[in-house]
Amino acid sequence: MLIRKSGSTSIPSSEITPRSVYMDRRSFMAAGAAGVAALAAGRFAQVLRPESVHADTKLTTVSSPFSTQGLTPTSFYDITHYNNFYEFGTDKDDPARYAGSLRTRPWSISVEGLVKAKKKFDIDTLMKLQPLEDRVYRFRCVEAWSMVIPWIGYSLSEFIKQCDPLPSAKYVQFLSLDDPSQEPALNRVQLDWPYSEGLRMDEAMHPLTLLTFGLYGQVLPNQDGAPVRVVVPWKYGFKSAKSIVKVRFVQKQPSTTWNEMAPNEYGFYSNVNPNVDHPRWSQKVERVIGAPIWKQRQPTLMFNGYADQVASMYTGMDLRKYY
Ligand SMILES: Nc1nc2c(c(=O)[nH]1)N[C@H]1C(S)=C(S)[C@@H](COP(=O)(O)O)O[C@H]1N2
Ligand SMILES: [Mo]
Repeated sequence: MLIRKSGSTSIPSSEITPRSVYMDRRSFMAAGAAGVAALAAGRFAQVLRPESVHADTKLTTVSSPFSTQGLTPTSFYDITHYNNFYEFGTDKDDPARYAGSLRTRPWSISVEGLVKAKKKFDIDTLMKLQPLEDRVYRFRCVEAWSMVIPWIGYSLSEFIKQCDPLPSAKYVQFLSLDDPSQEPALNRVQLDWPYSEGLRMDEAMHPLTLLTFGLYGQVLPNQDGAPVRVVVPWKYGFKSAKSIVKVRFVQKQPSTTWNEMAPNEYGFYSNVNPNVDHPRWSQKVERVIGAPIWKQRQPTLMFNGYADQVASMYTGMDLRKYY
């Protein structure tokens, strides 16, 4: 029998050095044997503890004209067990293991900066501001893996209108919760907390930019950024800040966590672009999480497949310079 070698079906791990390698592993090593033992004990305790997925959290939704047609969603299991949420650790399964300590009620988003008046929105009020839509989007991480996620939310623009930003507001910044009592890795992972992201105003107002409260028919599992996050489907995943507590309208491009950490690797725009490689790996191809083996590698699409809707926002811009 002829066995065909399928050497090209997965991206070798040597090709991509996860950010966790330089963020976190080093400090585990420095902690020495005691640290490793404590970590192992923590892991064991977590196995015995239930995960942060609740049963009574169904959401009523309407279908959306902005949903991407013809895609098969990634499994709920993969969406909730292969995460980046460094407040809970840098391994992909850390958020599923540890995000149970995140308290999502009471919760509010405070709005400040260039607005008519400062405001505070309670999460339950926020969720009723607009009908919640089902929106299936492609999701592409800068680490060259991708998923298809059936999100629930409404256009961020609807929220921004309620914030009454001044005409001088050119950018909007999103800040995530930073509470070490709920997010154990804050003290361990060397990033400039709180997690901060930002968009230019026209990007934030684009109807595809989603203020997100749920996925797969229910509220966001903690590990996916409960109780509220942003999703920007044509940008790399790190632009989509989780567990947002503050929104700030500003005149100048705000500083953002990954851009501060490594500006040559993570630009402010971070539009998905197969023609502009990350300095340490190609962005031409992506690994599709949970796909059957013959579909695990697929070409990455310009603007993650949303070029028809968003490319006009960047006409005349050099996308190699503004990566
Ligand atoms: N607060 C916060 N938001 C975050 C991150 C994070 O570490 N902290 N990681 C980002 C990255 S790199 C990605 S790929 C997505 C992952 O979202 P998911 O786990 O729901 O797929 O969240 C983004 N938002
Ligand atoms: Mo990411």
